[in-house]
Amino acid sequence: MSLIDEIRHGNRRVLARAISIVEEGGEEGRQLIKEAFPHSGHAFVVGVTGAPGAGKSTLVGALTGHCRGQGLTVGVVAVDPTSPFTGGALLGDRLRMQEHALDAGVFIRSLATRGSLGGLSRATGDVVCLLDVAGFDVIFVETVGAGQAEVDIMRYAHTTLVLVTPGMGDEVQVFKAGIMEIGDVFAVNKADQEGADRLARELEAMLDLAGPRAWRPPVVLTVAREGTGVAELWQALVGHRDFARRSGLWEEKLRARAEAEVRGILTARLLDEAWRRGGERGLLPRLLEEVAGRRVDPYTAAAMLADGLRGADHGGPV
Ligand SMILES: Nc1nc2c(ncn2[C@@H]2O[C@H](COP(=O)(O)OP(=O)(O)O)[C@@H](O)[C@H]2O)c(=O)[nH]1
Ligand SMILES: [Mg+2]
Repeated sequence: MSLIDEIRHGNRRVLARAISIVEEGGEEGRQLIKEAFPHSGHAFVVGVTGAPGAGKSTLVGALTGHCRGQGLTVGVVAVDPTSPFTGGALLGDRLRMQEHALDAGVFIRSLATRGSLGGLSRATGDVVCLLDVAGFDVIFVETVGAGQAEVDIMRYAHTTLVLVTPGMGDEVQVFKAGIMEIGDVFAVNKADQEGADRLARELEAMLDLAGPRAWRPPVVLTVAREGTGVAELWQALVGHRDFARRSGLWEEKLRARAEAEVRGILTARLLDEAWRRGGERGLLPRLLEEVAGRRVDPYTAAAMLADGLRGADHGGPV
């Protein structure tokens, strides 16, 4: 049996190994995804983002418990583009691990920084694909922060949940980072703390201000640590999914994701190829020397390297 067949038959150890392989980002990983891809596309992928410490891990743990109660299996990918582990994330992950460690219907995996952010976003897509093929009904993708890297990673989600909390200046942070635009559902977490109602009202007002549109993101108050509001939140997430499927938004999202994926892979491939060919011919070091000495401008240098892609190695353009 191939690795992908083993994964499809529920072999969790092989799944873990395959994830490590795609994380490496090499040829073996690419082959795995080629084989896996036709079997993917069944899971409901939920992206969870928000500032560090907002309670994402706790909330994902609570949502996982809720889903399990409904007989749904759950995969969790925790993506950390900044540092392998922050104190908060580690604590949250530990608690979550303990709670669900013995449950075969739950699979949790952390992805740490490997190379570029683009590479991390790519690896996230590949890991989501593998979990999908492994048959998990729901896949939560949790990011650590709320910046551009998170916006890229959320492209792999069908539905994006944005967490805000009272009293952290989150309003400013969230509204600035462009995270507002990607939120399909908002959770005001730590609703046991002061200012939650006011924050929820502000958020509602901002969402109304954005004008009428097909989907108006709902705002749900939650206390992740106690499980309060978690059932309502799950209903809101499923509500968005169902709306997307009815309205054609789902297909739109899938196409946007396809474009981002292919574009990302192509960009990396063309760049690698131009760099490799430039290096082979000794052109690259000479050009860099010239640009450093300000005798050639960087645009001309890049154009010359791009011209190199038309070389005869592959009998035509890459
Ligand atoms: N008071 C309160 N604390 C919470 C709530 N949810 C999470 N926390 C706490 O907030 C801290 C950060 O939570 P964590 O889930 O690790 O946040 P993350 O960094 O967004 O993943 C932990 O100490 C949690 O116990 C909540 O609803 N109310
Ligand atoms: Mg966390």
